[in-house]
Amino acid sequence: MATAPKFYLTTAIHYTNGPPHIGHAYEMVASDAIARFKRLDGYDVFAMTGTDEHGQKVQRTAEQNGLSPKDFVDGIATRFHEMEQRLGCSFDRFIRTTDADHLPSTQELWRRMEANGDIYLSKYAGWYSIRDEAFYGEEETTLQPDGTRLGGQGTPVEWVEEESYFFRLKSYQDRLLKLYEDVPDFVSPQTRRNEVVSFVKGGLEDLSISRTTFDWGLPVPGDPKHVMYVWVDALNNYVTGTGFPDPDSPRAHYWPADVHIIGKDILRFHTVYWPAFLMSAGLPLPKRVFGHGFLLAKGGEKMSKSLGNVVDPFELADTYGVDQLRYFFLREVSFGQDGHYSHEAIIGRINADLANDIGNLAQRSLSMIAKNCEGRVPARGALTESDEAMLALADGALAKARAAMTDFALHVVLADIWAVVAEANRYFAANEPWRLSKTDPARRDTVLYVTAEVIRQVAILVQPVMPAAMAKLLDLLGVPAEARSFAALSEGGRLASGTALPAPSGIFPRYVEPEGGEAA
Ligand code: ME8
Repeated sequence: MATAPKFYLTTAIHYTNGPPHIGHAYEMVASDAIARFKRLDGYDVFAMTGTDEHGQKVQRTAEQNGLSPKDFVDGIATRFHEMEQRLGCSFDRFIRTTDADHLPSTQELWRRMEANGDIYLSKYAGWYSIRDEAFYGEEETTLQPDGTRLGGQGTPVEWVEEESYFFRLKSYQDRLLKLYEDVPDFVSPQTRRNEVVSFVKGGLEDLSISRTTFDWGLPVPGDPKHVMYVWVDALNNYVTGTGFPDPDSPRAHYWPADVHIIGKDILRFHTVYWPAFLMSAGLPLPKRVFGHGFLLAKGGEKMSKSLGNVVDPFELADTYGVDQLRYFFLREVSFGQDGHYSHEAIIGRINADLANDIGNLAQRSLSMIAKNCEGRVPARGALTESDEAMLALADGALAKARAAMTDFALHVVLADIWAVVAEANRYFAANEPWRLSKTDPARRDTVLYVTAEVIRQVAILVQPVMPAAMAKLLDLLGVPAEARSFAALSEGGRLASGTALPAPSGIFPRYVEPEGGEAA
């Protein structure tokens, strides 16, 4: 038996300096949908998310909360893990940078970079943003009227002066530029690639990769008064997840990652520092880094823990439903670009795309089947041209979805599938099966069969985005669990006439405002 191709996907690991917000939820859901798509498409998938728990930002927030860093991060990491589960995600590992296997893995990465001659001891004097956990050159900072300074992303910087280990990043400039040229989609989407290329062309400085003025981090091998710079520690989670440095780990074959899904604000770390560290350590490079956009609150404001305008993902899931929220994130926002969230936009999608387009079609056709076909998948008579065209459209949906997924264009995948749903609605309306009961029941059954078969394929394809609702729909269509992968799409898996079906019930109720106004 041929072995399935592997697919290793990661999300960014989330800082544990505050509770999860909608931006984290968005990244997790999008990543989960990609992982589910690949699993259904026959890949051997390993998908990982988790938490980034070390560093000065987390240590300071813990102190402000009167807790030890470990006690503090334990509470927040639990909340992230709960969010992953609440949002119906299917990650294979939730990694924490305080996990026991992460220290030996990261120390080994360090040793290999050191053995390659890329690490030296010196003194760092410069600007540091604790909020970004990033060093900034003076020219990247701006002096404020009150005498303070802001770094590249508009966050406050402080002057840091201490002994530090450095990584010879400067000497990787040419190799990095060659990488962006040889692997044009290493940085995706294209607009982000241009940003990175011009940053690297502008010249690189060696990077400070250890700190001595606090201790909440991984100790540098052989010099434990230094802790590793939190980004060395954090980035290496991706390698730790594959069992590094044990070549016999059951997960060793997953490295290199097929894609790191991250937000656009942390592109530099993933597409400049990370490949340079890996080249230095002699490890293969991830195949792609995809920088998604930001989900912005109504009015365009950025959401962040530090700004305090967090929209709680648990509340959103309670208000709208998990699958509805997942669908909204992935349909409304072009993956890769920024998108906006509002109560009106969410209920618009729920009522139009879900309740009307797919919900009504399923409800109407399945109720007619229950009533007229003894609750069994109807018999299929000779097919007309319009039946053939309808089935051909559904049969062609997988190829389109796969093509869109080469760029992780989840919004295109959904738009294409909804075009099939729209066509199915036209087909159903044009064929008026409700009028055929008296005149031509055999023809009625064929129309109902074709409609149900199209819904089957739509449901299979939409599982990555709305796993629970589509499982319910596939139950209503009598599709057995083992016939729900993409291999069952198209002709091979056609509904079997005569299969007994359960009593139909609604999948997507309309969203009705609760008494007293908006719920969210
Ligand atoms: O950056 N919309 O952690 P983090 C969409 N620990 N995505 C958003 C967002 C928003 N409003 N706000 C944040 C870190 N994100 C590091 C990562 S990886 C080795 C270390 C995204 O908790 C953000 O871009 O600040 C990032 O990809 C992820 O959420 C975690 O952000």
